[in-house]
Amino acid sequence: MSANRAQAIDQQFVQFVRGLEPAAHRTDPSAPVREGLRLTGATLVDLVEAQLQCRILDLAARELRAKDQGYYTIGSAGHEGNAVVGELLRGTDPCFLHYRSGGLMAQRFKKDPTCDGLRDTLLSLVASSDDPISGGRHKVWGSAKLWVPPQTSTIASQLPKAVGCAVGIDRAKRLKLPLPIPTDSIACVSFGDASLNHSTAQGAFNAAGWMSVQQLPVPVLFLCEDNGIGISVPTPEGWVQRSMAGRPGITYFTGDGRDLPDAYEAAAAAIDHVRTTRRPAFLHLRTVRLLGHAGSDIETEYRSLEEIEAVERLDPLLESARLVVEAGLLTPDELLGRYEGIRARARGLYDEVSKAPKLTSAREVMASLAPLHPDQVLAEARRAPPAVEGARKAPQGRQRHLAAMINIGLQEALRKYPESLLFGEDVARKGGVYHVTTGLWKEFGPGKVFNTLLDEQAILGLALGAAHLGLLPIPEIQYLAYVHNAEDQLRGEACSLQYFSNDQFRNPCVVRVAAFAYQKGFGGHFHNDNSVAVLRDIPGIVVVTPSRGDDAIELLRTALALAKVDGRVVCFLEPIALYMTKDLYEDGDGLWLSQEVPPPGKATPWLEGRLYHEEARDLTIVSYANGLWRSLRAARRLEREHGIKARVLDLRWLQPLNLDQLEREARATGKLLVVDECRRAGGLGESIVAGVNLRCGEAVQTSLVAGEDTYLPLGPAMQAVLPQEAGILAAALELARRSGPSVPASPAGRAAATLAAHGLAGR
Ligand SMILES: Cc1ncc(C[n+]2csc(CCOP(=O)(O)OP(=O)(O)O)c2C)c(N)n1
Ligand SMILES: [Mg+2]
Repeated sequence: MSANRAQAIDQQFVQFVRGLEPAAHRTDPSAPVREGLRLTGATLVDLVEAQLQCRILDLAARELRAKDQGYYTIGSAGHEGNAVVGELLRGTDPCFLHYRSGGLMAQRFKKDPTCDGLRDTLLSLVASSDDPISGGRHKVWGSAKLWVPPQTSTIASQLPKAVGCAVGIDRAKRLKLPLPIPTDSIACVSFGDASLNHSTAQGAFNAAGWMSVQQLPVPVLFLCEDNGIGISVPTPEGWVQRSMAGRPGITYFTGDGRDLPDAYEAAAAAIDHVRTTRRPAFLHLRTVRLLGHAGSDIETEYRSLEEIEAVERLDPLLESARLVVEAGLLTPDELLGRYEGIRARARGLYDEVSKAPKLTSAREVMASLAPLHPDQVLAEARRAPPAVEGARKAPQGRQRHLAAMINIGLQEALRKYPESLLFGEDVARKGGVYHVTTGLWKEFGPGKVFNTLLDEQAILGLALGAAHLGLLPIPEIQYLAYVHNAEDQLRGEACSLQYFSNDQFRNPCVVRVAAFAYQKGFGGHFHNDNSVAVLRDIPGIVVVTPSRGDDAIELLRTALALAKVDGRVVCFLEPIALYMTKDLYEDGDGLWLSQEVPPPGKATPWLEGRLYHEEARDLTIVSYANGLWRSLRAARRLEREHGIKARVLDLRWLQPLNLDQLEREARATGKLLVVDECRRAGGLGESIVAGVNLRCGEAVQTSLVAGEDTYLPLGPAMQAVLPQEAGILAAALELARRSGPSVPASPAGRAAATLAAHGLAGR
């Protein structure tokens, strides 16, 4: 047996075609290939050509790999029948494709004469920056012109956003918003039989069905390419059909991916169903997998040679060849001529694509990750919403807490951006578990403000998919602890889209999360999560948190502007325990209420924190959210009881960190106390202390008060593991009294400080 199965299936195909008898007569290519079918001879030949190109690209991927010029060998061999879906969908139907949809892409590329599917794919295989879709960042199926956003390798994670995109099409129509694609478009998402089992996929089917049974339009085509195996694990016989044929709200279709006319009929019926009824369909395309899972997969480790050869005999290209030759559409020579012609063209391009430019610097790699135009963002944030007659106006002169101010900020957002959508569990009639969205459903209607099912992956998927279409989603996640249920939708999907598409696709959104700890009377860990580590290390994400009402409105304006101008994904963390807080220093002082709604034109500039007590010179305290509120109280006691004056910086931006401002404020006093209500491990505190130490060295002394590395307990015990006013005060005192250079040191000053630290000063 040849260890090189690529060579084996290549030779098998060539020999098979050579052995075919040419048909006695030519057939009319405009006639259906079989009685009663829609597929014509001409389209069949066109589809076979796409299959051949797809196969040649798989062989090319391995040839390039062998020369160490290509870097990706997961192919589509055996799945080429999916070309029928490429034919039957329009080039404007958004497609979210998995790695084996090469036949579909080969056919779809033909819908735009300016695309060259063969060359573009080769450029992607060699990771050239000329690759039109990813700019050299990954081998992906994608095309900006053809509405195919690139997908990650995480199986099934594209399904929730495909559902979101489908929902977005009809939602935009309902709200009479312009769409970049025709209003009867449908979304398509492909995946394998093993991926069907992933909870992310199951969640997407469930979400689509849940909406569909409520008569909400969800025009999505789920395309399951079933080759019966996931890497080495076989899918139980009949599993896909049995698990999907009776799903509520989703209609099941099936076709033989090895038989183009049969696959074509099934795909046509499924696509017609979705387009006309605006309801989801599941197209089960039965395929085989040739060439193992990837070039690196040694299939003989889990399949016998006989099994491998038996599957190879089912190569769909053999079936297609037999069809076109027996039908008198092509002679064996003509078919082989086309196959060898594509191969020759591909090989002729190897040299050119291998020499095509690659990404060489970190700057180039990151160019599309997180576009940023701070001036334009600020201008957009300052832009006033249009005046609307009869709109609910927020009376000035009334004192409001944070929750009420966020409500006003959201009302403004929904008015300013007609394309905005606000949704999540309980946000509509109930107004959210903390009443932050009260009244918005009534004011803006259920088209714009709506409840979702209880599934955080589906909520974020809705946001991402709708955002692909130019909508501006403002999803809500009920608690920070439940972001974890769905974080891959932010990490793997949302924040990677601009990166992997060379900023040709964007999914801007502002994700509101009720966050952090310190809630009295309600709690325990699951409603008081105090870790943002999982968010902060997501490349390109922006994380902001207001501690007070007026800041919330100004930050929200900027967050939305970041999404609009630069396509950014922003997490807007709302400190639950401060939602209703009125007072700062004493009961009844009302100092944590906002006196007025910031007038339009006021917005927080990119990364700017808020500084309190600018005149103070003894110490700098930096914090955010609940820690900020406690730090301000501690600062007052420091001054009143000890005569120590601390300036206090509210970070407001948790990712990225504004190290310039941190350095400035730290140097201003030479002493920096970081109060981080998040857990020490992976918390902000460590990043800030390290960042300031690296920048300032001995010129700044640092100290850190942070949450303990534990889950939070229920009841008052929670306070024992979170930073408290007394602890902040003690740490501030210790730092203020710590000897050593509190002012940037000259070498002489540094020596004096060392003496002082050892109790030797003045000797
Ligand atoms: C979430 C996730 N887990 C594991 C993997 C590794 N992985 C890649 S493909 C694959 C099997 C997928 O099988 P199937 O869905 O049947 O698609 P096929 O490769 O057979 O076309 C696995 C486990 C992954 N990419 N993503
Ligand atoms: Mg499979």
